[in-house]
Amino acid sequence: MNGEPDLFIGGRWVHAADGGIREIIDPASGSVAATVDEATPDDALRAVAAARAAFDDGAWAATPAAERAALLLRVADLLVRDREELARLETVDTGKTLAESRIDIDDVVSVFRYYANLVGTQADRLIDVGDPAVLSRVVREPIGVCVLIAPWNYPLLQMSWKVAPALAAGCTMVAKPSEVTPLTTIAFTRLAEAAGVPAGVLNLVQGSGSALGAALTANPDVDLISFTGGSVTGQTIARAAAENLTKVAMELGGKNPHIVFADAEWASAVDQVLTGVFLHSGQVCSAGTRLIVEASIADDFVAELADRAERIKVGPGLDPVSETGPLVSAAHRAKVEGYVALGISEGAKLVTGGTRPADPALADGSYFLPTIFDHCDRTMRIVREETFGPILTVERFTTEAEAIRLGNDTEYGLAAGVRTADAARGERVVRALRHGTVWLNDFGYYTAAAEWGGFKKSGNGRELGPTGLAEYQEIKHIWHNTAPKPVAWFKGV
Ligand code: TXE
Repeated sequence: MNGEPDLFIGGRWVHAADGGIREIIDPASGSVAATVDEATPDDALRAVAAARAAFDDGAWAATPAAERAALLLRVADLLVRDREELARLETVDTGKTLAESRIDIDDVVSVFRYYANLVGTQADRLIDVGDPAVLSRVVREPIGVCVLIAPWNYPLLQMSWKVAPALAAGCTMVAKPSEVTPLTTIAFTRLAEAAGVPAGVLNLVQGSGSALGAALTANPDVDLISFTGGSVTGQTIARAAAENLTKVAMELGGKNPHIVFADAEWASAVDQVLTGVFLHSGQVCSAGTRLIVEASIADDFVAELADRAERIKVGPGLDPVSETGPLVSAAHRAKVEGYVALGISEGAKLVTGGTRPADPALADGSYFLPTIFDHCDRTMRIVREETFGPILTVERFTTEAEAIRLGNDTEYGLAAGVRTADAARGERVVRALRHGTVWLNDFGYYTAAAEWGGFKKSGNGRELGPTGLAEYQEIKHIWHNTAPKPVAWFKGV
């Protein structure tokens, strides 16, 4: 960063092979926040080779689980020590408020601690095959070399969901953060090195996904690709991985319904619909971007939402007064603005927002106002597609069956919210919704101990929880006959 080498390959910090660098833009001001090395495809190949050599050497995989857990705990302690600096870097890189960045870093710590504890509790499964001479057991082994590709909205958080279980499992890896937001992953890798991660176990390259993609994802030396990002990129990676039948785990975003019945507790419903969609300016894979509200309360509910949305303080993430920051880049804001124009042309009613803030102090950053479209329906692309910005669409329903049908009428299936005072109805609707996480009378919460991931086009596999560790493990059945004798099937006559 800023002249220091940023690529970590085989336990050494190096510059890009061709000396290339990239400017990292602070979206709050549009100015250059840092310069970092931009890896070449050859650098990426070297990183995979280093991970392969470290895995094949066998030492890390053979390290006792308790020692791997101890390393994860040392990483967690260093993250706690550097919390403020990491949070500041995350805010400069992504634009999110410092308060959000601090929560992100705390969550990263909890993920490392969770997997440190979990890996120590895993036991082999013994099977009684009916012959006391036979020891049959099922064991878990690290899957091998992992390529970990993370997006820009939760840079270190999303990377930690991959690195922590991969390290716990005994894998070796190449981490590739988004080229838009690499700063915290570089800082994190320095902490992991200080915590004692062996050379070659954790490698880091950064650069554009399209340039490094083939070297990382069509590489026969890679055993698993874990990717979080957009659907189109997910398809590209799945195609590249298919060449070598490489295992792929993906989290591809969502178009998440937040269903509000008329009997829902009013204040928390308004508050959490607002937070659910406008937190981090809507750049959240599980953002509740589709409000599906019972028709009898819809007008009043939307009016109160709009009033609250207009009072959200948009500003630089480092300013403690700001409640939400800019979008991650000017290019991303242009995409969001395109969706606003599309919504208007599709006939949705723009209730509030839809523009950049008028404040001249914000003119150089990529800010955008919280936006609400009422009277939307499923024929509209703003209701079907992930806009990944501060845009709420409103649909109305009159029956429970209709609410469920609308909630499931999406090609995604990452997350959903349901709000009702009727517990039995709440349980019915929760079970009927085809989404990977469903909140009942709450929204947005997750824990390292519970699985996270999507149904349908929101991806495959799960992160977090025990399944998030299992993704990085192969299962082996060992049949050990302690008293072998001929089976005499073929009699030799
Ligand atoms: O993400 P990309 P983009 C959605 C959101 C957003 C859209 C596009 O709707 O508007 O995706 O965002 C790397 N081989 N999400 O274009 O391209 C890339 O370098 C290997 C949802 O910024 O998916 C980065 O590290 N890697 C999401 C990572 O993929 C490649 C979060 C994600 O970038 C690659 C972000 C290739 N060929 C965006 N091409 C979520 N699920 O939370 C790119 N990459």
